[in-house]
Amino acid sequence: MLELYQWELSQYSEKVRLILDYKGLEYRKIEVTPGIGQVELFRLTGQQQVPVLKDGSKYIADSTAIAKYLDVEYPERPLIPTDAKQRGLTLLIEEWADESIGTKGRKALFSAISQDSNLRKSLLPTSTPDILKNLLEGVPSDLLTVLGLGVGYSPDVIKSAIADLKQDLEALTLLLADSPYLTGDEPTLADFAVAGLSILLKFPEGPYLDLPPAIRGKGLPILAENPDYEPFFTWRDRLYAQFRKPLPGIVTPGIDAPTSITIE
Ligand SMILES: N[C@@H](CCC(=O)N[C@@H](CS)C(=O)NCC(=O)O)C(=O)O
Repeated sequence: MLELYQWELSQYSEKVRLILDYKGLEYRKIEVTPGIGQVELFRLTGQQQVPVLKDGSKYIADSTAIAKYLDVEYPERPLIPTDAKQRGLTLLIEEWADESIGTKGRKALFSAISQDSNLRKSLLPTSTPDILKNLLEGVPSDLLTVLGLGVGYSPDVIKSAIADLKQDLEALTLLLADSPYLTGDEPTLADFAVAGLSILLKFPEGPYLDLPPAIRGKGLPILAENPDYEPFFTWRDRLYAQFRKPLPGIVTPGIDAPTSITIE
């Protein structure tokens, strides 16, 4: 069976999970422990980021490389159209989504969690021991701001990320105004990239991620609750309902959800 080395909260992992579900491929999730687990990942793949897909004895790192690998090895339900214009648009949107929504979404979420200790605690996977949750909840906002500054997330950086994300959501809403998917009548890699990378702006409504049910459908109020972007999130809900498999334990007739284990 395919194995996905991942983080439940990772947007790039979510992009791959959407693609695997769309293609109807069974897979096992392997939750990589930040730090120690990444050392093991480095040993296996020569790099330390998630997602990594394991197919037999092959390891494929990077969500874009994984998407392209899957399209070659499992060509049913193709992700990249053959028509030149649609192919070009798909590749362009995918690359843009990785760079814009992916990286800026993280910065914007950082601003939200540094201001809200409950959100900080509730973002941890449900399997996180209470002792760790309580520890994280107790980290003062000031310290997080300092940590944020340490990795380049100054208030100005966050402000400009949010302004860019607003423009991104406006553009996506316009693109979806008269077509069901971003590049036309069929879903492509562009749709799965945008949908997966946008989870930190607003968590999916349904039971798709191993996160406390209370935060489903919640996100950065300035984006998630803005009526101008509602058509975008409605489109994403529809894409999830059509293609994303719910978590195990959630009974949906005819759908098998992936199994999951953790590596340390
Ligand atoms: N270009 C990579 C980006 C992956 C990425 O940024 N992964 C993050 C999690 S969302 C990560 O592993 N961060 C840990 C690190 O950089 O050490 C892809 O498309 O897969």
